[in-house]
Amino acid sequence: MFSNKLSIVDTTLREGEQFYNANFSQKDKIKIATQLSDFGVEYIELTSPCVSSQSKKDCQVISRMGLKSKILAHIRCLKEDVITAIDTGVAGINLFSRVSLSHDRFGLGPQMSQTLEKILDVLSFARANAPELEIRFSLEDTFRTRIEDIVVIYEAVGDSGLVDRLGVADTVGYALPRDVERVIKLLHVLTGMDIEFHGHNDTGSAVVNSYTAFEAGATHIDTTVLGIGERNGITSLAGFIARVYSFKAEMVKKKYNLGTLKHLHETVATTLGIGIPWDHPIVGESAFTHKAGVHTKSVILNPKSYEIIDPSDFNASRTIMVAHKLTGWNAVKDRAQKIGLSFEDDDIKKITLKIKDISDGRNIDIKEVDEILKCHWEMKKVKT
Ligand code: HCA
Ligand code: CU
Repeated sequence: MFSNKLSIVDTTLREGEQFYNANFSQKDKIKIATQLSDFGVEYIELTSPCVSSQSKKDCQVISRMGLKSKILAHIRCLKEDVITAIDTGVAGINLFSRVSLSHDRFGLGPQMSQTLEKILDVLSFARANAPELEIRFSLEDTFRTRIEDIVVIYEAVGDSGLVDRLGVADTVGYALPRDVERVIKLLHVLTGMDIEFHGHNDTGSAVVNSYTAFEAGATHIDTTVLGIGERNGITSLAGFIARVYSFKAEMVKKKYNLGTLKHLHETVATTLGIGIPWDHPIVGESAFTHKAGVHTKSVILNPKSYEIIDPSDFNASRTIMVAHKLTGWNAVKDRAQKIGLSFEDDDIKKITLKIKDISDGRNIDIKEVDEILKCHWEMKKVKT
């Protein structure tokens, strides 16, 4: 299946606002939206204009910025929400609803859910009032809903011809990749429509589930910068980019302005007052750091031996760590050459042992390694 028609729907400015310490001002939103658009995400989803008067103004202002990314409003499947969203000038609306599913099971009552009849009524209303609008319809908690129920809704919505794509949401991060594959393939075959996938990260499966969705035929994938969102968030933009890049580097390089990814992450992290997690794909501090001697030896010879992502594609550089007890003589030799010193291999091996001995008991830094190298260099000069 593997659709080459990939669009990223970045929802940092909607799902991301559900992150526990997020509350973006209009200025923040403008800055983040601009950088998302510069990076090249196809869509930017915004908090519903029905949430507050400021959210409505933000939708209006960002829709008029003339960004390359299409601006979407995320709204409930209600006519009043549709009217408010159309009024803001957004290019599309991402409607979400529930069928009589988990919420009824959890005793929250059928008033939380909608029948097919009501859903189709709202969609007809939206289409009639805004023929040019891009409309997506999604069912919340798709994966904990009985498949028989979701199929009926999606098929009817698809057949109605009222929407541009269907959305599938793993609202609680429950799905396994095999569930995602099964549901996406089924909907693809049944409806032949574009499909958007939204995956939460409660079990750390959001990126792999999103990638599986893409492979199974999903055309649109929801992400946020740093993966922020409700609870512990959704598919991270960098994680998803890394995952796709590892198989389809050329496609990712062509579609997105990869060199800007880090800056975008710094902007969002600074706005939120948090750091970028050290282990975050591509943009985390240690993403391109190699330490153990066995690794550094191979990486110096051929970076591909331990890297599936080329840091230079992301305007980043790799770090070969030398100042520690796991170091290897190839890394020490590489360091010596970098500071303009050339030793015989036997000498380098002796220096390496010295570095290992010293760093076995305490932390050392690269300056100390350089001092040791320079000291040996001077001694060598004296001897010869
Ligand atoms: C929520 C809604 C949602 C919607 C996803 C979608 C989810 O906050 O509960 O519109 O596809 O995760 O179900 O974010
Ligand atoms: Cu969500």
